[in-house]
Amino acid sequence: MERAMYTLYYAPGSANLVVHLALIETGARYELKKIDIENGEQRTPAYLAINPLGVVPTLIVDGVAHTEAASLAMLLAERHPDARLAPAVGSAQRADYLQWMFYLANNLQSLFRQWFYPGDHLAEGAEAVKEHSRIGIEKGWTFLDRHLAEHGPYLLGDTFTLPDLYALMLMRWARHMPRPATEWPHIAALATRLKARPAWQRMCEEEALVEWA
Ligand SMILES: N[C@@H](CCC(=O)N[C@@H](CS)C(=O)NCC(=O)O)C(=O)O
Repeated sequence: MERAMYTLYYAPGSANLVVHLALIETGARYELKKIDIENGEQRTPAYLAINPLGVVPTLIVDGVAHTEAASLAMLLAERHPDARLAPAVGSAQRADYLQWMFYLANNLQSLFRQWFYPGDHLAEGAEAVKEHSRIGIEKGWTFLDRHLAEHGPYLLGDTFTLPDLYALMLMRWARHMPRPATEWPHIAALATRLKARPAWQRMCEEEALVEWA
């Protein structure tokens, strides 16, 4: 059997989701290795050796382990330009692409980390952190929704690109929040559009996601 080009360490529905979708969209060969984060497998010495922060995802590229979901997805877009997940370097849309990737990774994804792990750095402050992140995430959806209303239907306009997949992962993470992302109409329309792509169905099957699938 031909060796897989990539190995993705994942936990169902976690930050690996955007990397998994990008792998499928590029048509690359890959294999999946599940990490049981509920039972702390991300903190075993074997896993810490490839991901010192003890989180998913990790992507093995040509035998070398790499981390950080946003950078992994961007790396895949770069290594598989035919998939057109990112506008070419020097093209008019490149700045918007970079801006959205960094906004989603720096701002929204960090707030989600706080929402899901509010006591990460200071257990006594957890409740305030949780409320802070909820407010920040809702402001983020309002910002995205307004942008989509004015410049959509995709984040970069008429063309589907990687930031859309990134946003889709974050939308799914908000499904049990007091105000799910799909309460914002243009975001809901984007989710419907993206979930109709075959990559979404395949990702849900491979990660065994049944909720918000
Ligand atoms: N900045 C990292 C964050 C990854 C992250 O927070 N992953 C979560 C799941 S979504 C995780 O592994 N949680 C288990 C833990 O922190 O113990 C990335 O984007 O790859």
